[in-house]
Amino acid sequence: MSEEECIFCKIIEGQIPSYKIYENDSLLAFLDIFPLSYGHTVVVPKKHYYNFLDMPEDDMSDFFKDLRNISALIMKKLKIDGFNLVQNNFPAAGQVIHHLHFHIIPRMKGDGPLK
Ligand code: DGP
Repeated sequence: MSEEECIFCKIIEGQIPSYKIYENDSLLAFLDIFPLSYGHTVVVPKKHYYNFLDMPEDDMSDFFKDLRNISALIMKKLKIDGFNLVQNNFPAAGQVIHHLHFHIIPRMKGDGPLK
């Protein structure tokens, strides 16, 4: 999928609406359209990388600090008991949108396994 056709690039550009959780110069966090739990958030770098293997090492440090801070913000604001950090690579592993993204999936005690 080219950048021109990428849904997440269109969300970043504001061409497709989203419910934004956090944004800075290099990443955007927004609510997933098919949430697995209340507050399910997707965090994407603004640069189009196909998947985790495609992300340059120089970008990783800041991205993961931000991802950690966004996860902590969601923990605090939603008063959840925990969260799953999920990241799919390639269609065989369930990657549907071919723009690198991390799912933050809020969890409560007694939730049971993720579906
Ligand atoms: P993955 O399977 O890891 O590629 O997850 C893609 C996620 O993207 C999936 O949970 C649904 C979400 N998604 C797809 N299209 C849209 C959209 O247009 N808006 C929002 N907010 N989320 C979307």
